[in-house]
Amino acid sequence: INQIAEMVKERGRAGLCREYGDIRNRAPDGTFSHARMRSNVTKNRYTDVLCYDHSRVVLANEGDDPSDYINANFVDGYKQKNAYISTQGPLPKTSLDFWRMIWEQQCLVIVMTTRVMERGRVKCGQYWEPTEDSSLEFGNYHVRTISVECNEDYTVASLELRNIKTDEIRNVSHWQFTSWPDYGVPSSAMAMLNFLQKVRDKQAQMVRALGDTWAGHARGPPIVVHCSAGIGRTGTFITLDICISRLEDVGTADIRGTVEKIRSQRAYSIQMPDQYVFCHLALIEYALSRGMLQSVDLAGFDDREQDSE
Ligand code: PTR
Ligand code: PTR
Ligand code: PTR
Repeated sequence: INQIAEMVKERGRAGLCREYGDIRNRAPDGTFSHARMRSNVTKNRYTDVLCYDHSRVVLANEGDDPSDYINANFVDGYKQKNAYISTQGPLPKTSLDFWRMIWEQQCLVIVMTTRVMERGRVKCGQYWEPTEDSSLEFGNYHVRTISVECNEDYTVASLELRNIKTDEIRNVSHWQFTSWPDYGVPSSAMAMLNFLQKVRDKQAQMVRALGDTWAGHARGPPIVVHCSAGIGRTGTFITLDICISRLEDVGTADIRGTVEKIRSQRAYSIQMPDQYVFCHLALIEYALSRGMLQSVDLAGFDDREQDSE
């Protein structure tokens, strides 16, 4: 982590942005055939944010809906295969598919890093009720909001997901980070890092509560992470989660490698140079707060000029 701090200091914002440019310039390494199929194109929120075939979440065929497509990819975590599902903010016509996915993958925790409306535009469908004791129904799924707890930077809702066909009920915990602008970065890394820690604790607690269900899979089902497109803020959140896990485990971090790995499973992850820079600064802030770093002097970070070009 000391090396990361040195590297960040040395390259400055401009150097990190250039590094991000290198990552971004690489062509996607995979196909998008399912995302492009005629019956599926309208299920993509953005025509330019498609999902890879090789890592996509395949829905089970259900009743009269023969389609298995949702714009969602499995992403590996730190020493954990399929730790996350990165996905777009559900559309009205894909909300049912979203809940099918949650049910089939037995997910317990949903992380939402966008607001439903931003700058007067709809960024994500209202696929759950934001008020207590109300519910929505999508096909065979009934989604009831049991309780809602609002905090300054995030809101937590306890949901009950009922499969109407089988009458089975499961708890799902919904975590919405509310102070993250699209195409931007949170104003406070600490708020984001606290949020991230609480999400992890929640997942661990819910997995424990299920006892034997996840025996042998200590960390349980994938955590579903979405924003609007499911690449910018979602990619940033996952990058930080992976880097912090590694930092805690072995004391090192590899932000670039992590972003490249995530991008190999969810194309275009991390959308803005600033988000790439934010990952570095947030990780340093985390290390400082944990006493893993003594102090870092970032004077001149923002105005260090491009040196080599
Ligand atoms: N089934 C619970 C009840 O009967 O009150 C409701 C519930 C729903 C509880 C979700 C917990 C839930 O998840 P979380 O652990 O996030 O609160
Ligand atoms: N060596 C891994 C670790 O302890 O981190 C072993 C491991 C990997 C344990 C993944 C659990 C894991 O979770 P899952 O099987 O649910 O992916
Ligand atoms: N074509 C869209 C646009 O730029 O408007 C794609 C897009 C939208 C990309 C949002 C990223 C976005 O941010 P996020 O992934 O954080 O929701």
